[in-house]
Amino acid sequence: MLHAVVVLFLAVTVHSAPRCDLNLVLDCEEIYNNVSTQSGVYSIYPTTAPVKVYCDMDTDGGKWTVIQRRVDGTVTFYRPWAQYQAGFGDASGEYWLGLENMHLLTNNRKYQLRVDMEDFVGNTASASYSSFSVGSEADGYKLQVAGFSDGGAGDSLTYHNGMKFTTFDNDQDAYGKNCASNYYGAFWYKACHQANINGLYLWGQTAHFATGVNWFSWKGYHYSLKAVAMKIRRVP
Ligand SMILES: [Ca+2]
Repeated sequence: MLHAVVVLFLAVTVHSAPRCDLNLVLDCEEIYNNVSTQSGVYSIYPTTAPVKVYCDMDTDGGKWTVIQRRVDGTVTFYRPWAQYQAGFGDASGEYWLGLENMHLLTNNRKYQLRVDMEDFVGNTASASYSSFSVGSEADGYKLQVAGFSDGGAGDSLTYHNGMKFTTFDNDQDAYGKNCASNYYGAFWYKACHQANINGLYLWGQTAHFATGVNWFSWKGYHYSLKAVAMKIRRVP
């Protein structure tokens, strides 16, 4: 009975509330405008179900919804398709928002992308893209990215534009073998990558080729970054 009441309440809420209702904020921009201007973990609602995300309210004016983040290697990113689709990790630390959520967010609104990164001696760099979206499941969660501008990291993502997403158990890349299996990650691989930011957390300089948390145009294929984050914000 209680359950039925709760469901009814939710149904009424959903149908009567505008999208900007405090309980149904879509992204960190709506959090910023309606809830808080402090960076931290918040719930957003790509659908009517809450999803926890980290909101970066500090970098370049804030309002960034973080969709991927590595900071310390505590979460393994070598995971199967189902987990990349649904999302995994901890919004207060390392996580992947999930391909379906990325699609839902970027499907109807125009978003820009910023990739922030850091090495193990305190250097930081970024790469920005004026346009970013993720296609539907039926479209293989295809990456659309364009409009690069350099924050010191160089452009390692335009190479991946137009590619579907590949995991070790779902090969949609343009390579004879499976790029995710070869380079221990999951990404919009082509043949195979210039960015492997879901790769193995290998703590800086490494003898291993292209398997680490790589952003080739900044540190090459033998350096695994300390931190990296993909963050999106609506285009004004
Ligand atoms: Ca392949």
